[in-house]
Amino acid sequence: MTSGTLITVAPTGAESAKADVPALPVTVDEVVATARDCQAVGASVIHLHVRGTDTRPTLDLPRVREVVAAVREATDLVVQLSSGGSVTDPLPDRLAVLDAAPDAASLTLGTVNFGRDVFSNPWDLIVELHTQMQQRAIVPEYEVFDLGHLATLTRLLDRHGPPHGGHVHVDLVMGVPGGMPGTTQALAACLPHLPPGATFAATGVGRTSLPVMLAALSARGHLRVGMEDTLTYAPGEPVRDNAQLVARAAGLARIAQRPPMTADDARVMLGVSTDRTTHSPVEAQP
Ligand code: KMH
Ligand code: ZN
Repeated sequence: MTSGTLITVAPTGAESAKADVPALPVTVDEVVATARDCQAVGASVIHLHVRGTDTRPTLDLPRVREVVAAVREATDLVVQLSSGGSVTDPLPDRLAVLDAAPDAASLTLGTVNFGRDVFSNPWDLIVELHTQMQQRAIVPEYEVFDLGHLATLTRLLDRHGPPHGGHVHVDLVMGVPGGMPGTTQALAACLPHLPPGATFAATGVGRTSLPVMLAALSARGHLRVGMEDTLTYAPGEPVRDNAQLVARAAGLARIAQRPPMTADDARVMLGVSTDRTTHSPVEAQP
């Protein structure tokens, strides 16, 4: 097992408008250029929310497939699609992104307030995502917004078995208004509740980005950064682009003497299949 740091870039998200954040990558070309730039400075996984030609979030399958194919063509990154979508997306549409046959997909382990909205993740959706990913050879990244979500993860694995690839990887998403705070104490509180053998990454939203990154590195965790989560590089200084955030994470990982993993190392750690032909949507149907 490599001792490096897995860095995921979450370049776009579903909650910021292009009009408000002009540097947000939304077109296929912008996403591809971002993916290339971020791989060059240390990212090994890309967490993708897709935007339509109108720049708004979409789960339209042809568009999702187009973006997945374009990123695969241009980079070696592990392509992780969001199954979380936006707070307004219907649950069946979120499940249907698996038809785009990504390497990996996010899977949030419980409902959480999301600012003034509700990010809905009922148990039946969790089970459906988990079992469909097992059947389709898609590796889940279990997203945890609160400590109780880790109890749900244990229950899920006990009742429905391990994920495809056999390895459990968790992303602690911290600092969302409504979820756990982005603090060293909250991160440390989660660690004893990780399943045996699991790896974890952490993401600090907004101004919690840096403290969470430093806490995660100190606990031998991995990192997720990007404009989905952070739009300000320093007080009063907007993020220039996603590569700026990945480069900072990579620099801190090197200081921690756990340099960024390659995409190949990330595939091995996560249990992602290296044979992409096994991911064809036709073969993947249960
Ligand atoms: N857009 C958030 C409501 C995920 O990608 O799986 C949910 C989210 C989680 O971003
Ligand atoms: Zn997301």
